[in-house]
Amino acid sequence: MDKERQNEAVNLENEKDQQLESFRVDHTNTKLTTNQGVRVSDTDNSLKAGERGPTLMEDFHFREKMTHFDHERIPERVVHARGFGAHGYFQVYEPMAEFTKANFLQDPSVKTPVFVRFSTVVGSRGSADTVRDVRGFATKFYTEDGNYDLVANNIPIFFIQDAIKFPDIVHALKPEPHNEIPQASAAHDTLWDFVVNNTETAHMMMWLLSDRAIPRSFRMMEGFGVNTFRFVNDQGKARFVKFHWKPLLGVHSLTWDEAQKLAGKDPDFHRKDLWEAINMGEYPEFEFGVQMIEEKDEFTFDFDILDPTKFWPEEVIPVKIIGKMTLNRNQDNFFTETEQAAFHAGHVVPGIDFSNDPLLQGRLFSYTDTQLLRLSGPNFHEIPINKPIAPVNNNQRDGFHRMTIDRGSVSYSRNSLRGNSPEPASDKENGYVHYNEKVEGQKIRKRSDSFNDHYQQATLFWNSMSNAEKKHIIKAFHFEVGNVKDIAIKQRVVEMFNNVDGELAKQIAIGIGVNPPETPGGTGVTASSPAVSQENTFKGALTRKVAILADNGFNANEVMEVITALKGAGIHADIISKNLGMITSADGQQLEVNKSYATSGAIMYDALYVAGGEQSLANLMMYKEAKDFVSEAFVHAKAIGATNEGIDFLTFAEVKNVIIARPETQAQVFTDMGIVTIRNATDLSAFTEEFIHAISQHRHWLREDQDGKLTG
Ligand code: HDE
Repeated sequence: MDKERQNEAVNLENEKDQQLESFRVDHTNTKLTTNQGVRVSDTDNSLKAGERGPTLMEDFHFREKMTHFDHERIPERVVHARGFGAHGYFQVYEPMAEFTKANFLQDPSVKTPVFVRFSTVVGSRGSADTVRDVRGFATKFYTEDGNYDLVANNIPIFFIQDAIKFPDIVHALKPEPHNEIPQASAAHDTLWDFVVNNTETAHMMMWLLSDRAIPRSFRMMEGFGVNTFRFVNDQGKARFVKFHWKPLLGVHSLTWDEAQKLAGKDPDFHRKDLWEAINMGEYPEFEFGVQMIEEKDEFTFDFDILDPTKFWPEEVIPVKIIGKMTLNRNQDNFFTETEQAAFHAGHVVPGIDFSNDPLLQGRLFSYTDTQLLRLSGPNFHEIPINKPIAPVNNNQRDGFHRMTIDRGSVSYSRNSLRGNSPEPASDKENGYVHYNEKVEGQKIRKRSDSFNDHYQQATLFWNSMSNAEKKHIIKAFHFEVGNVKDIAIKQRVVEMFNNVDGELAKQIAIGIGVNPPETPGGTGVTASSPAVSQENTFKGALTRKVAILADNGFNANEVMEVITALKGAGIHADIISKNLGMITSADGQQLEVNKSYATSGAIMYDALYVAGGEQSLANLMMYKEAKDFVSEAFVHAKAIGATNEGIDFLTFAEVKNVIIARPETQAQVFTDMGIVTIRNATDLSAFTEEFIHAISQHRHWLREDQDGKLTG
C-alpha cells in the first residue's frame, strides 16, 4: 500500500476528510426513513384502530423501530467490559530493520493509523472508571501489512502463569456468582481465597494494591505487552521482546480516597478526561519502547523470561524507545467503534512473532473465540473499526452479517478457474512465515520448574517503592483484605505476604485484625528497580486542572494574573463558587463561574487556588463546601496556592502546619509541602512560578509521610 493512502486514513480530523470513509454518516438535513429507505410521515404516534384504540400489526414503522431497539445490546466483554476508545496515529523514530521486518516500523515519515481502547478489567460496562483495577490498553495498528493488535495492560505482569487458569482467576475476581456482589472490586472472599491458594499471584497483587491500579488519567498510564513476543528481521534472526508504552505526561495516580469519591461523583472521570483532552487539542502521546533479549541469552537471567508473572527490570534490560503514538481524534460513535472493536493478541504482522510464554499461547485461542459470540459470527473483521486498510483476499465465504459481495464461482484453493488466485505470498512478498523455532518435548501437563519462584520479584517491587507508595500499598491491603469475611483467609494472606517482606506482613496483620507472622520473613532480595516507582516518573504541569475558589468581592487583579500565568503553563483553571452564573469582584468586574460546589469537588482537580478579597473571604467562610474543598485538596496532597485573604481562608479551613507560623508581612513567597502563599505583593510572578512548580510535582506526599514510618 502506498504511503499516501495510509496517511489519508490518518488525516480524518476535519469533516471533509471524514467523508472519505463512506460508512460515517451524520444524517444532517435529511428526511426520516425506515431501514428500507421509505420516508416516514409520523414517528410519534403508532397506527391505531381509532384514536383510543389498539395498535395495528400493519404499522411496519412501529414494529421496525421497536424491534431494532429491542435488539440494541450485544453481550459485554467477559473481561474488560468497560472501556473507551480514541483514534490516532503511530510513527517510528528510525528504521528498525536490524531487529524486525515489520513495515510499519521502518519509515519515520509514515503515519500508521491506530485505534486504542482503554478499559478496566473486572467491572460491568456501566461500572465506575476509577475503581482499583488493572487497566487495559489495547492498540490496533492498521498497517500496510494488515492489522497488528498490541493488547496490553498498565501493569507489566499478570496474575497467573498458564492460560488454563484464566477462567479460575476471572471467576474469583468477578462479583461472586450467588449474589453478584461486589461490583468492580477485588475486596471480597473469593478473590483472596484464590490468591492464597495460588501463590503465583503474589507479585501481581503487589502491583494491584499499589497506586498503579488507580490511575489519574488514561493519558498518564504506562502500557505493557506483558507477554514475551519476538521481533524477527528479514534474515530470519529473532530476538525476544517485551513492548512498552510510555506516556509523555508521566505516570500518575489518584489517591484511594479520591478514587472512591469519584466513583460516586463522576463515574465517567477517565473517559471524560480523555474525550475532553482530545477535543481541546491536547493530544495524549505515548512513546513506544521495546526491551530485547538475544535468543542466546534466553537462560541468563535469574527468572524465566517466558514467565508472565515476571517483568524485565529496565535497569538490567533497557527499554529502547522506537516511536510515538498520538491520539488525536475522538470516536464518532461509542458502540460502532469502542464497543465493536475486536482486539486479539494473535493479530500480528510479519516481523512480530510469538514466544512459548504459556499465558500468551492460551490468549492466542481466546480472543477470536470470544468475538464469535460477542459480535455474532466469523465476519467481525468486516465491521468498519476492525477492517484492515490492507486488502483482504481469501476464499472464506458466508456466515452471519457477511458484508463483502464476493464475485465469481471460485471459493477454494487450489484452483485453475481463477489462476489459483488469491494465491499464497512468498516470504519475499511478505507472506507471514512463522519463526522457525526448534521445538521438541513429551506431552506433559506440567509447569517448568523455572516458574517456581513466586516471591523474589514481589520483594523487588516492594523494595522499589517510596515510603509513601509503601504506605498506600499497606492501606490497600487493609481495605481489600479487611473486606474479606473468612478469618482463615485473612490469616493466610499475612502468611503469604510474609514471604515477600516481614514488615509488610506485620503491617497488613495490624490493620486486618489477625496475628502478625511469628517470624518475620522475606526473600532476602535487596535490589530495587527505580523505574517502577512513580516517584521517579516525569513530572510536569501541562494539562493539569486547577480549581479557583472565589466569591463576590474577590480581587480581580490577582485572579486574572494567576489565570494568565496558569494558562501560559498549559494548565486549565475553573472558577468554582457557590452558585453558577457570574461573580463580581471588589472593583466591579464580572467573572463567569464554571462550576458550583454542587457540580464539582476538589477530587476533580489537581490543585487549588484561593483568591484574595475581603468580601470574598467573608462569603467563602459561610459555606462548608468551600472549607471541604480546601481540606480535601490538603488531605489529597495537592498543590494549594493562596494570596492575601485567600491565606486566611486556608487558616480558617484548618490547613494548619504551614500557614499560622508565617511572618507574612512582606511580599515574599512561602512554600511548604506544596502550599504556596504570598501577601502584600504588587506583582504575583514569584508566586505563580512557585505555584506552577508545586502543581507540576502533582502530589506532596510529605503531608502524609512526615514521620517516614510505615505505621499501621
Ligand atoms: Fe485478555 N482477554 N486474556 N489479557 N485482554 C480479553 O477478549 C485472555 C491478558 C486484555 O479493549 C477478552 O475481546 C486470556 C493479559 C485487554 O477490547 C478475552 C488471558 C493481558 C483486553 C481475553 C488474558 C490482557 C482483553 C475479553 C490469559 C495484558 C481488552 C474480551 C491467558 C497483556 C481488549 C475480548 C479490548 C480482553 C482473554 C490475559 C489484555 C476473553 C485467556 C496478560 C487489554 O478473549
